Amino acid sequence: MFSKVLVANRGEIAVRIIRACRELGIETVAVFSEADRNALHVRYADEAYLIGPAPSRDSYLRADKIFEVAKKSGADAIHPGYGFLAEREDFAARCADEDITFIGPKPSSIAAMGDKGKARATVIKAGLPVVPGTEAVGNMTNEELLATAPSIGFPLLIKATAGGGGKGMREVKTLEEMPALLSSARREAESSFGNGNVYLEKLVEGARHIEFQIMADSFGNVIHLGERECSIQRRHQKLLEESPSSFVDDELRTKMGDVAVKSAQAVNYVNAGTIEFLVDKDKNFYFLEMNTRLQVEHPVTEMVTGVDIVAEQLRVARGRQLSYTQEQIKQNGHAIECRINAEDPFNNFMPSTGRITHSLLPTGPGVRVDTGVYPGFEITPYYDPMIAKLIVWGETRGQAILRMRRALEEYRIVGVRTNIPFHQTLMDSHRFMGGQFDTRFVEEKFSMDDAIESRASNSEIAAILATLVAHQQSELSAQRVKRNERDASNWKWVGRWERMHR
Ligand code: MV4
Repeated sequence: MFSKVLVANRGEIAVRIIRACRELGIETVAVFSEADRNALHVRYADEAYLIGPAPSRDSYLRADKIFEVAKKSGADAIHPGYGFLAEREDFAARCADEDITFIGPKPSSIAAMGDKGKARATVIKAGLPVVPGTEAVGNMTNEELLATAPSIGFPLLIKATAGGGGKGMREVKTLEEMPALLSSARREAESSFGNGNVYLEKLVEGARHIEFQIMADSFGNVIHLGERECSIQRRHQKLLEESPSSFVDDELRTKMGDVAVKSAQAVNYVNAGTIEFLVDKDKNFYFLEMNTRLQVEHPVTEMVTGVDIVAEQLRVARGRQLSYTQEQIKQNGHAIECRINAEDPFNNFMPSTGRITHSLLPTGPGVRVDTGVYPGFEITPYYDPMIAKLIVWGETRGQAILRMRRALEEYRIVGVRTNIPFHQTLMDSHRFMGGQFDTRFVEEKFSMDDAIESRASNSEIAAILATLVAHQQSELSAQRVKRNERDASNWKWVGRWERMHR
């Protein structure tokens, strides 16, 4: 049992965690850097302590400072949020040593999933599907990798075992070019993670990135809260997430959910976690990796399931059982999250810094904004450029898109450039409306230039979407088609509209 939580993070996620604690009557302790003296998480917490200069390595990554504050304030638990210390096995282990509850999984689960080679081996041993590739654990030599490559087949990917975010990843088309690519992948992995280990996977082409939220308690109960579609990303940075995925039907959801739960069980998982999958166009799916933390995009799952994931994290960390069984989890409606970044979409998404002089947040039915900034706050270059998450809920995907368009129009941020125009363009894209996209979409098929013309036909697009919504509703009420087929027919409808207007 604990009564005071130290939030070892900043920005919107620190605020999100403090809010959950408040509702549960748990006291909160914030830590902050010199750049964050006026930050929202500092104002919202019951107590706040300065832990060092602006750079993360001198503040939010200083485990020693954080334990010092925990002692001083009498905090009996630490929530790490995402990033920073969230997936550091040694940090979670030290919490146990200091008799402080780490609100997250066991150090052994973090370690087992943190090494992507070990994670693959564990999941294979549990009889679960992974992308064909190397199965050994530990450092494979170039000779071993070159000998195994032909049996995996080309094209394949070299990936860093310490990896994530595409760092140290290389696409290999032939055996001849492989030695040079192995060297450069190892060099990049060594400089990024201090670990040059790599493994091989067959390249899955045209895949979608779909992940499952799981929750587990310390009594061995593990449930999943359905999927999130995360294919809309640029350079391995997610820009938009939605739930459910229009690509996942009930049958696929049951199968993938079962694999997600079993993957978590394979590492005796407790607390919130995410299983990432690649899903190809024929709906074959493969375990990719597990994130052993609360994720940025958790709100879309909260909006469709009604589960407060952070409250549930606090509950299971306090030694209680999950408040839900798998049967009680139902997906209701559709949620979309746009990550609002301080960056210029018209200038290669360059980070934008400065003081926010004015801002007007969208509100109204079905709209949620999670943010750590406010007018007067200065955006510095020290941290992630994500300044807010705009999340909307609608009864159908079409309604959620309409609502997102409305909310993006209402949103005003003055003082820094943001990627709001990118999201507006995306909402108007026919491919996005039709759910016809994979992980290459933003980089290969999407241009801000298309935007400029299509913004002119604003009212026209609203009209199409409104018709789309009406169409979905009539099918819903008649219960003529299942969810997946309904989305296929939407696409047909948008296609027809496109041909008409060519
Ligand atoms: C892949 C893949 C295709 N085939 N693995 C990129 C980051 C890392 N976490 C995994 N990634 C990928 N692994 C195989 N075998 C394609 C990607 C990938 C990707 C994955 C998820 C989200 C966005 C992506 C963008 C490009 C490539």
